[in-house]
Amino acid sequence: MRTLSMTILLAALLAGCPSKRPNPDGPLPTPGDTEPPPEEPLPSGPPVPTGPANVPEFQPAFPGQTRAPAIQTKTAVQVTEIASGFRNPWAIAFLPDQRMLVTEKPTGSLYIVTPQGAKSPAVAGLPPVDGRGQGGLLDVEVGPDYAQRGLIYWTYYEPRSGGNGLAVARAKLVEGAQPRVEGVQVIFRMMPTLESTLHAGGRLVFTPDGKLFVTLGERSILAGRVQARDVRSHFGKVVRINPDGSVPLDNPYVNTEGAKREIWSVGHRNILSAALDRQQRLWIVEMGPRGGDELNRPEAGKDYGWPTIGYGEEYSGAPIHESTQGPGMEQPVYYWDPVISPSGMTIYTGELFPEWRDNVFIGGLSSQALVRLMMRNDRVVGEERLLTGLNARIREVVQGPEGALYLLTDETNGKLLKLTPR
Ligand SMILES: [Ca+2]
Repeated sequence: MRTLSMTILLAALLAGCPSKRPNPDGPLPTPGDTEPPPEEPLPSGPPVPTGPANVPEFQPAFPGQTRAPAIQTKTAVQVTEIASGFRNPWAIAFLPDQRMLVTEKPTGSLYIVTPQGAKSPAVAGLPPVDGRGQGGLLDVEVGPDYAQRGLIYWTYYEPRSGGNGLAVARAKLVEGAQPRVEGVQVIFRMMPTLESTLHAGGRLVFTPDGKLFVTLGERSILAGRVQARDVRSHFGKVVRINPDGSVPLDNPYVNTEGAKREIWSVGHRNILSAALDRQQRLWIVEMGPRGGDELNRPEAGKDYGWPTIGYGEEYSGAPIHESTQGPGMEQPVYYWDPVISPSGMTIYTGELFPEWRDNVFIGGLSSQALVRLMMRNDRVVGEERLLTGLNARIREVVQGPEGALYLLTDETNGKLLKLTPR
């Protein structure tokens, strides 16, 4: 339902207000130029059937920025339930021997799970979490030098004096009948502290050069949202740190007076999906407002616009943005209206599904689907919704060492699922 203020705003736009009108001739993201020319014709036809757009007055900045043609996987897919009984699980990470670490969001529990589905007792020694709302124990990753040091890394909502905030910790995993972590170090704290149970962000991505990306949310409440483009705050940022928490000296804001030196990119809303592609570049999907989920490829020092520009609106129907474009702000590679509610992401590099090579997979919460994107020259050229028959919110998707996809469903009896060719 449109509000009166939106009607007035639109009237002003239509009457001519060039500085705020979406500019179809404005600068666009530069497509990648390193890939060979297309060999197969691009998909064509209607998009994935979804509901009508929530904000139809906002138009894409370039063809294919939303509602790419629907595609259909030709490979028959087998879904195997490996384990269940996880209370709202959030993340999976593979140990070198193919066992998995699995986190439970509200309880703050971490489990070790065998490929056959046997679950360890909860790992002891993790610091307490603030498990309310979207908080809790979130992502987990196995350190790049795990074989030598046994370190694992995780994100969680940290209870603090005066509020809470996302933190990243690492510790040595000690196996046994009662597994535990030893020597817990908090290596990063999102600042400032604020009381909010929403928009925690929290994905961790190690890069081959030994750095660690952490994706952050803007806390949702207005006091946080307004800091998303402010380099003096961690809210609404991708940050990049060394595994000990120190700041890489080639970060973009290390010499900016007053800036948080961990910042990599700014202007994000709530980043619950992050993955590297075959070229080791970071991609993210942001949980947007109503009609505004975004796929972005965050580059150092760039501004992705939230809350100034975007394609969505408040869940009340009230407008957020005067425009979808603005000077100095990047366009999303792709957006969804209506939203998918993204969480979890992997870009497929395995051998089990040759058809899925370099496809982007995103867990869908409200969309209750595994979203598959076909890419060409860093643009989305096809979209599919897989596993809609499960009627389950998909929280996490990762590629296993053998090339299968592993998923978590977001339920009080959450499941660990495995996808293989049938
Ligand atoms: Ca944006």
